[in-house]
Amino acid sequence: MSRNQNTISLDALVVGAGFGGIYMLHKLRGMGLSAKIVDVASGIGGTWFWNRYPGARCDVESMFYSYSFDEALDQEWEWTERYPAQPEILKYINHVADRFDLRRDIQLKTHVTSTVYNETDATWQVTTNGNNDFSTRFCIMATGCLSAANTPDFEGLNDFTGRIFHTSKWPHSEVDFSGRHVGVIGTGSSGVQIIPEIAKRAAHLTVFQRTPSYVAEAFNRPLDAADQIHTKANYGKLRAAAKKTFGGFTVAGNEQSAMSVSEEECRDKLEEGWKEGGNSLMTSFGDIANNEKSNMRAQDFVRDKIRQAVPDAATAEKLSPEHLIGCKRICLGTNYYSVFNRGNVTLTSLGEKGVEKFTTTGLVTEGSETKIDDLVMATGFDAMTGALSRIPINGRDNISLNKAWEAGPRTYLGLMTHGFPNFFTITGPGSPSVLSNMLPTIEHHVEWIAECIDYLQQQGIKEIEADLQAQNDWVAHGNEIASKTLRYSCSSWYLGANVPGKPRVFMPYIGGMPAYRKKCAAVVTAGYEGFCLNG
Ligand code: N01
Repeated sequence: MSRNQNTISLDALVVGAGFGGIYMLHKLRGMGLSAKIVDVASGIGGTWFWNRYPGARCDVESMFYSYSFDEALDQEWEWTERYPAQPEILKYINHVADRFDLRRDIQLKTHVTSTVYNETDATWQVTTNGNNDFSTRFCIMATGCLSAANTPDFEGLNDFTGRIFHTSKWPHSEVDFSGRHVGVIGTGSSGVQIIPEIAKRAAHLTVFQRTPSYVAEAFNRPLDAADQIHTKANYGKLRAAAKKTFGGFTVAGNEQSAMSVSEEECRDKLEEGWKEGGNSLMTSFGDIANNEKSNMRAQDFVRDKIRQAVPDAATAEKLSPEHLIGCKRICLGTNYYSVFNRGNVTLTSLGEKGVEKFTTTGLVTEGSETKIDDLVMATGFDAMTGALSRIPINGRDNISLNKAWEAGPRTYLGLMTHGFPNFFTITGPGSPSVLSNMLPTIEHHVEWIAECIDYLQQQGIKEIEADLQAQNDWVAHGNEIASKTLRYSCSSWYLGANVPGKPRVFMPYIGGMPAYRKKCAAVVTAGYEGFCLNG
C-alpha cells in the first residue's frame, strides 16, 4: 500500500535520467504515452552527473558518444575535444533535455524505494521518498551499468578524521587539494584520470595500488573545424559502419593476427596504434583479445612504454601489469605513468592484506601508517547489477529480483527477466552494454523497447515477459562464449570480482553488437519469440 497521498498513474515510468532515460522519455512521448522519469540526483546526466571528479573524461570519441536519433541535433552540436570531458557531456545532455522539452516530465531528487508488480491490474507500483508514488503499466530501468558506487568496507574508515571523497559521488563545489597530503585508493579508469590532476596541486599524493592497469595514451586534442565538418557531412555513413563493428566503435581495426607478423613488424603496428591514441592499440591486431600469444606481444609493448616513461626501475616494475591486456577494461590516460616521476607522488603497492585499516590520521598498509589529510576512493562500481539490487523490486508472485539473480543476473537479451512482466532494463546484464559504445547501444535498446510497447498497444496485449527457457538458453549461451575468451580469466568488474560476495558471472554479452542486433531483430520478426505475451 502506498504511504504517500498522491499516486500518479502513467503508461510508463523510467527510472534514471541519464542517456538511456532521456531518450526513452522522448520516445515514449512521441508515441503519445504518458511517461515520466524519476532520478535521485538533483540534475540530469546519470553517471555524468555524479562522476564530476577532476580529469573525468569519456574514452569514446565525442562525435560518436552522442545521440544519432535526430539529424538536426547531430548537425547543430559542436564538440570541442576529441574525447569529451565530463562538463561538456553534461552540457550536451542538458541541451538535449531542453531541445526536446523533456524537463517537465523529469522528477529529480526522488529516490525510488520499491517497485512491486500488481498482478491483478498488471501495473507496477513504484514508491518513492518524494511527495508522490507511481502506478505504471511499464517500468523501465535506465539505472545505468556504472552508477552504484563500490565503497569497500575498510576497517576503521569511520575513525578517519580527514576528508573522504569517492570519484563517483564527487562534490559540486571545487575541492582544493593544495598543500594537502592526499591518498588515492584505486588505479582503474577513474584513478588514472584523477591521479595526475591531484598531483598537480597536492603537497603530497600517495597512490595505493592493488593491481596496476594498462593505460593507453589518449592523445586527446581539440577538435578542429575540419574534423567536425568531415564527420558531420558523413555522419550517416560513419555511424552505419560503426554498427558493423564488434563494439559499435568507429575504429574497425586490423583483422590480422599479431602472431602472423615478425616481432619487429608487430611492434611497428602496435606503435602505430599507440600513436593513433585511445583504443587503437587494442585494434592494431584482430586477436589481441583472444589469443594469449598475441596478447603477450601487446602486454610487452605497454610494459616497455612504462619503462620508457618511468626511469626509476622499481617504480616502473610496480606499475607494470602482469594480467592479460584488455582482460580488465583498458584505461585511457594522459601522461599517467610519468606522474610517478614527480617528487610529490609515491606509489604504494598493496600487499596481500591490502588496506589493513584506517586510523584517525591515515591508513595502514604492510604494517606501517601513511598519514593523509584527504582520502580519495577511486574504487569503482558495483557494476551492472548494483543500481538494481539496491532497490527492492518484486515481480510476479512477489519474487524479488535479488532472489531471482542470487547466482548472478539472469535476463533474456539483457532486456527482460522472467517473472517481471512489463519491466525492461536498458543495457541490462546479458546485453553488450559496457563492451560497446554506450550511446548507440542505448539507442538500440530504447528503440527496441519502444517498438515492443507499441506492438503490445496495437495488439491489445496486457503483458510481456521473458520466457524461462529462452532466458536460460540465453544465459547459457552468454556464459559459454564468455568462458572461451581471455576476458574471463581475470578479476574484473565484468565478472563482479571487485565486490566481495558478488557471484562471479560474466555479466555483459560478449558476442558483439552485430550478432546481438541481429538476434534482437529476429526475435521481433518472429513475433517476440522467447517472450510470453499474455492477455
Ligand atoms: O573502477 P575500477 P573505475 N582495496 O573497478 C581498486 C568506466 N569509466 O571507476 O583492480 C584496494 O575499474 C581496484 O583494484 P583491483 C570504465 O568502463 C570510464 O576506475 O580490483 N583497491 C581498481 O584499481 C571503467 O572500467 C572512464 O585490484 C581497491 C580500482 O579500485 C569503469 O568505469 C572513466 C579495492 C577500481 O577500478 C570503472 O572504472 C572512469 C580495495 N578494497 C570510469 N576495491 C572513461 O571513460 C577496489 N580497488 C575514461
